Amino acid sequence: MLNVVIFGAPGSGKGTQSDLIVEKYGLVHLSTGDILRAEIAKGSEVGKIADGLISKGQFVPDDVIITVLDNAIDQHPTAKGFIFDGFPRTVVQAEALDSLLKKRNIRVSIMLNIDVHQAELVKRLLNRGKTSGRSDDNLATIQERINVYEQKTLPVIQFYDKQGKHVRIKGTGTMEEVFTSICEAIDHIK
Ligand code: B4P
Repeated sequence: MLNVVIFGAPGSGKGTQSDLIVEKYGLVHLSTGDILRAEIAKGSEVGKIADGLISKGQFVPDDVIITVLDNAIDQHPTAKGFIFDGFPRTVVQAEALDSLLKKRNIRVSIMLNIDVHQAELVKRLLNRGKTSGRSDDNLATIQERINVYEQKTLPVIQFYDKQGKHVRIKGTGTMEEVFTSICEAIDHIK
């Protein structure tokens, strides 16, 4: 079973590349950002917690998002594999993902770290903000998201490095160029 963690700063292209990976490898795409936005649209309890936090560029608490992900995995009992997009974002979430998969006798196969420099991240997200309608695609919130990423999410790289699963992907260049590097990394471990 192929289980991919797609990792990177806000705007690095996790969602964009996940769509291409799903098409080629037939994995189930679990994007915690998409799940939370759907919960906000439904007005659920989780959505109410997430709403104010996302618009400020803050994370949803670990215990909330871990339960959300556990339930999301359960909805796909016949999956050939998963792509985890936007999760884990903290070391606590990375440890939880290992446990959630272990109890199902599966494991993370590879962690793809899409590396994009800050000026490009801000440019992409401001550009997306012109049409996305997302409450977090404005300059102040983008800067806060990048700060939170640097403080809370960067240590996740070391977590997977220690397990020998971390692969750095150059995230600048065209979407097709980035995807070619991703396919090389996945095909190498298959
Ligand atoms: P996410 O929805 O995961 O948002 P993201 O990091 O902004 O997006 P991504 O990297 O996928 O960018 P995309 O491909 O769209 O999270 C939103 C919020 O939800 C978080 O800030 C947090 O509050 C909350 N949340 C989610 N998961 C959580 C968790 N686990 N714990 C706690 N809180 C959580 O690309 C961006 C833009 O770049 C697009 O417009 C795209 O077209 C463009 N682009 C992509 N690749 C390009 C390329 N190669 N060249 C040029 N442009 C490119």
